[in-house]
Amino acid sequence: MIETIQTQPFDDQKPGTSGLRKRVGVFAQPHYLENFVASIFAALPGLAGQTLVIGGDGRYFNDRAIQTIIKLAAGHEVGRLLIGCNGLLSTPAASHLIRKNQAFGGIILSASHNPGGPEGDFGIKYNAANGGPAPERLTDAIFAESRRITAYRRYAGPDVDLSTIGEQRCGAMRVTIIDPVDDYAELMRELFDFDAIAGLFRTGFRLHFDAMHAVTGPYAVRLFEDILGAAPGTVVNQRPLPDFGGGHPDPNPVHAHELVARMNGPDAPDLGAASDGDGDRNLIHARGLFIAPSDSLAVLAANATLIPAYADGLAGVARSMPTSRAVDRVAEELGITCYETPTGWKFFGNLLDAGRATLCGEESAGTGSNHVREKDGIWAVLFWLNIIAARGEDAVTIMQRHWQRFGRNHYARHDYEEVDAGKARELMAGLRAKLPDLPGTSWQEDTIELADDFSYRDPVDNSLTEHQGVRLVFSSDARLVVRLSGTGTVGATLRLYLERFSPPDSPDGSSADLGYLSSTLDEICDFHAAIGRTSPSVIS
Ligand code: G16
Repeated sequence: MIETIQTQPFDDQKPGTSGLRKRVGVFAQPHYLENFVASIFAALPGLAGQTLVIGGDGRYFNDRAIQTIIKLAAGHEVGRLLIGCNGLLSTPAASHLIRKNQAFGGIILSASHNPGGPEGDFGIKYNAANGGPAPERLTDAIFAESRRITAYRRYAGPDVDLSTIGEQRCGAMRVTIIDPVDDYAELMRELFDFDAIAGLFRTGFRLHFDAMHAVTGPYAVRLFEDILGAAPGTVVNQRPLPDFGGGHPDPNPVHAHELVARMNGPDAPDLGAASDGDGDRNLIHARGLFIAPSDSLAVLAANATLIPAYADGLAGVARSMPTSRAVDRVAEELGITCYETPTGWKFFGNLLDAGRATLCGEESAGTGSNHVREKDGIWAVLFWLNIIAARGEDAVTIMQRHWQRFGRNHYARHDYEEVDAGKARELMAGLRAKLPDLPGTSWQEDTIELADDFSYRDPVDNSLTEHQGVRLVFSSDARLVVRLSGTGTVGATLRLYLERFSPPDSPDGSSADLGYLSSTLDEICDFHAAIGRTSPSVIS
């Protein structure tokens, strides 16, 4: 039986950089999740009778939320749901399933790298038929629906058994529970030279992969250990847990500190790697050398033709604006376009769909390609393994040779979390107001050449996205970017991105030199005093 439930709109359901992210307590209040999901359905004309893919990162509330979504889907005449067993699907695996099954779209439950558990965060986002995050015109439409919703429909009946693979029904709707790993593992086999990677492991090559008790555990065990023959125990923290074992599933040197210590300690493995809550981010750590995500993107681009899937070359590359310009130098040498987009994977979708870009990446530990429409953590690790196998060089040598050839973009990100939202907005407004007067001014022996608030004209659909972060580019080619994060759940998160280039003949210039850029910002707008902080919450 389908019942109609009366409700009232919430005014805070505007999707951010990547869907709607809130504390679990917010999502768990009566009607909150239901309203948002019904708003998604209302914004999707033609959904009746279609297939949707559903899965999440297994965090606290994942299972309850999926049961709610199943009943809402049945109430809104969805034809069929494809759901990962136990409600698990990594974000890239969900993207692949949408594409492979020509589904109408998918709903992914994750707050990515944010902590989980009853006091932690939850999130939900809609991915479209191309497998990618909903574009802004769709998230705007969902938000508009959430402001006017008065009722939703749901199936009144028993829960679906998420733990049994096979077919079930929920009213008139088909529900198919599938293995979350099978299709994804097959896709990886098509992209990479598995024989070469297996050969690498046969020589005794040691990988250390930290699944951070998040969704990639089952994917990593199947691919690295079962299929490619890495030693048992290669994957640690492999069991997905609702609270990620109390950890913070963010693969950066701060939160993956155990991995970093291992890679810098005695008898370190050959390659260290980690992924995040929903499996789309990656951390790559060579023996004794952390590889910054922006550098990793540049290395993948420079070596792409060693990989079977990219052997014919890259159509183009794309990076988010705050990502370092290391990949730009590779693109220039390859004679291909490097697109600069706002932060958010959704901005890569059009470039990938139109065949303008093959590889994409972001400073926030995300790299991916046209194989899906999301960033992909395990894919990035396989890419590195394939390069190491093909080049016969270790990761440290590969990185150093890259810097010797292209020069080095020293880079750091400073995050100021849980800043008073009003102060953060005021700071950004004040800084924007100063922009017209900054070009030509000198600070700490460097001169500002360009000062703007980044805006992006999508070359495929011509849409314009404005106010994406303040950029200051100096005559030394150093760059300072300031922007407000779109994924925080409490107060505001301000991010500073500091970058400085050392040419190929002096690639080892000290990254400590980046500090002067932060002091420059204090001189320009009293940054630290304005937000009431003396130092960042996290430096990565
Ligand atoms: C999401 C987006 C990424 C973005 C990141 C950080 O990643 O998909 O494109 O770079 O958030 O965004 P912000 O700087 O606005 O916080 P994820 O892994 O959290 O889904």
